[in-house]
Amino acid sequence: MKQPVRVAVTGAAGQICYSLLFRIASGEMLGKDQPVILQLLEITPALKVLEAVKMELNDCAFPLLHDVVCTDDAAVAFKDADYGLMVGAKPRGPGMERADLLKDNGKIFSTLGKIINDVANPAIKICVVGNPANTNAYILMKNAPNLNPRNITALTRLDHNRAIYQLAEKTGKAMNGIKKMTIWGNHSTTQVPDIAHTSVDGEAAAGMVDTAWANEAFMPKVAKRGAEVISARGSSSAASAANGVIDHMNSWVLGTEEGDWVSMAVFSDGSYGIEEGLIYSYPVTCKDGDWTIVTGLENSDFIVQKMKESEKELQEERDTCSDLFA
Ligand code: NAX
Repeated sequence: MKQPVRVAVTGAAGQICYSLLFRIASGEMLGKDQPVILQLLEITPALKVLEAVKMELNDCAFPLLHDVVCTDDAAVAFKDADYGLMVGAKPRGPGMERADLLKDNGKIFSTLGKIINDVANPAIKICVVGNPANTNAYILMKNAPNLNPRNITALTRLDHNRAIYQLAEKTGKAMNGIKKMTIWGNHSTTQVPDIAHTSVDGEAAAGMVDTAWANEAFMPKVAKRGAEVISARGSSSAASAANGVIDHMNSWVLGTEEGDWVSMAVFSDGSYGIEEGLIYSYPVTCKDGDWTIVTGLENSDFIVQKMKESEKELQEERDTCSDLFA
């Protein structure tokens, strides 16, 4: 049996984590042969609820779950952590401007970045979920100079999975035949869901659906799916977001399938003309615990323009929070 790894999770008493933690403990994220220690962080008022989550985790008697630590001290939660799942964030309150949300949540991520920098395993792999996810990841990265920026990522896998479902529904084909879906850009409504390189049962998706559907129906449907779930459910996507985190980490750590890729918001190396250093969603393949951006894809003028719009939004978000990093 392998040695247990330490998985730190923030916002652990919240909605997403109520689905996420049980799946990590059952081995769905890191493999059925990988024992885990969960190190769970919450704000002080949520510790009682967090204790209840711990009781339920223990009551599942998961063979891979070696320990559960509950704390309101980030230095305890991230001590020697091998993985960091950054779910905790403040929701947007009534009358709150997007810039205020950016600043409030940015502060959480600058503080956590400094602590992680000091106490975590320096090779910690991080997935930021709390919104605005890409910019929070950027702020964390800027406050954690000891970490390799390639190890700080943000979640766009839920958007990727939403896109697969929309294409499956449109073509009447099974989801497992859909390969090479792409989400470019920010995890926001400027994201660019792109089927130009996607295949369905080995056939080019672009030949199966018309461009007007792809650009005018599919793209906004995927980009606004989060809002659609909120209006139906009264709260934001939780189980599907947790599933996205499981998929994101599983692909990163255990690799992507031959002949396929996934979408991850990662440290831009300037590929596709995107500013270097932004946390931007790209198609990536993963092997041996590392990701590689898929290069050489030909993009239409329409997609390039949309990619640039999403890049501009990320630059603006970063500039709004520039006081949170040197
Ligand atoms: P909840 O409000 O249910 O849970 C968030 C939890 O974080 C709360 O329990 C809160 O006490 C805790 N928290 C707040 N500040 C904290 C801090 N400084 N340290 C530790 N914990 C802290 O929200 P939930 O539905 O779980 O969503 C969490 C975040 O995910 C939100 O920011 C949400 O916008 C974001 N999402 C991101 C998605 C993505 O694809 N990237 C999709 C789903 C979701 O919208």
